[in-house]
Amino acid sequence: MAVLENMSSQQAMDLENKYGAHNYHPLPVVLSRGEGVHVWDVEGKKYYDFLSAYSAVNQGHCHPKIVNAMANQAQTLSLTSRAFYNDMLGKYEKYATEYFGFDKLLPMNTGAEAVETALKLCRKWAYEVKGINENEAEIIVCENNFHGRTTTIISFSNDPVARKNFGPYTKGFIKIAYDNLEALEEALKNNNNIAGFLVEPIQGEAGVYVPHEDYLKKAKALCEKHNVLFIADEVQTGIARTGRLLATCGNCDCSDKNCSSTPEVKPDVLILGKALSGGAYPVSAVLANDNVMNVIKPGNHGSTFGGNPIAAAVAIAALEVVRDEDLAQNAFELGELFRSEMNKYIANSKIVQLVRGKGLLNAIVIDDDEESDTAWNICLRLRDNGLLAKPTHGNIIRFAPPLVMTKDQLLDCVDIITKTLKEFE
Ligand code: IF1
Repeated sequence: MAVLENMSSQQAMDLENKYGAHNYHPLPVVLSRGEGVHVWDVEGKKYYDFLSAYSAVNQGHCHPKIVNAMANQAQTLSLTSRAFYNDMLGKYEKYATEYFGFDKLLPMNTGAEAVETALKLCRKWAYEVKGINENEAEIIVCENNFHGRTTTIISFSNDPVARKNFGPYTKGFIKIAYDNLEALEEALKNNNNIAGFLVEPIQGEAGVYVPHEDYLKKAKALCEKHNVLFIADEVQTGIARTGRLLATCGNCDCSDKNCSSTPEVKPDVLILGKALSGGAYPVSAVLANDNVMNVIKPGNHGSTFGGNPIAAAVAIAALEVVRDEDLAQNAFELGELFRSEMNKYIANSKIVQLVRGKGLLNAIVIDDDEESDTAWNICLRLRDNGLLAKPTHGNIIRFAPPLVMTKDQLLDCVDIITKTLKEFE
């Protein structure tokens, strides 16, 4: 079989299983094309994508504006490294810092790299600005966090699957309960070595846990009181996913009409990834104001690909799409609709306990234990019925479609989901 020949789903899966490391357990479906809210498998069957590559494809698959920006730049200049200037990076940095309301941006590629960058930045700030003794800085993180896969990041994970047998681990992290202000206050009290607090505005991998209304705002205030950097990991929640440009919604000049109804929190350090490129290319970034970012000097940090011209062109286009198409507002409205429609079903459901989430980042909890395979089996049936989603834990299914969805499409999806769930009652 020639490698580029058309192949069946089974053949494609066999190849991955034989030649690829077994670091994933994918849903058995092999995709070969995407457009907007839809993807197609190699046999030509069409699906609604309800994962959006873990919220990277917020702007929809193969958005023409993003694809064009990428293709044009790929034909002009792809990579210079940061040994030289390029004529796209500055444009992108100006655009993105104004868009999100920060002085400066540090460009990276993957989410985990951006988290690592934020941690390094925070430590350096702690020693050089806050005045903590060298090697004594500590960063507070939350239980059940997910921030990526590097050795340091998994050092403060409490998921044994992600962590076990990858030690020795990086020191300097204190873990506290999520959505618990007393725990944060306790950790900050009488400890002058705390440099930062790293938090997800909504815990995605943990099962889409939305914290209490004022949690982020009050956590930020506590951080301010103790001169500790508030670091928001918006890799998954950012870029309109939760019905606002950011789930923390910093001092951004967004077209978001819902800002006044929810507390506004401006992180000291903002981490973005995934949908910063609309899923077209790996683009991540750390944003901060000068008082923090200026501790980074030439040679302190970098990346061959970070800030490359293709990434810059793609990110500008991806952010323009979010604004031009009012995706935050659409995610807000469709999210409300999704949860209210699901709640109508749940009122009489024998197997779904609840739906939770914000904007178009939602999850349902199946009435079963965490070790059960019910959620997995439901996802297989959803696939058969034309909709792709993935369990986060044994009994939780995440629903995160592209934000370019229409109301009619969403109702069609609710139909598929509730019909499928009824088959399991
Ligand atoms: C996997 C989850 C999602 C993230 C937050 C940083 C990163 C992620 C809040 C790192 C990445 C991804 C990675 C992917 C699975 C996925 C995931 F289920 F594990 F939690 F999205 F929900 N911060 N999350 O969610 O970004 O380095 O991957 O670009 O690792 O299997 P990355």
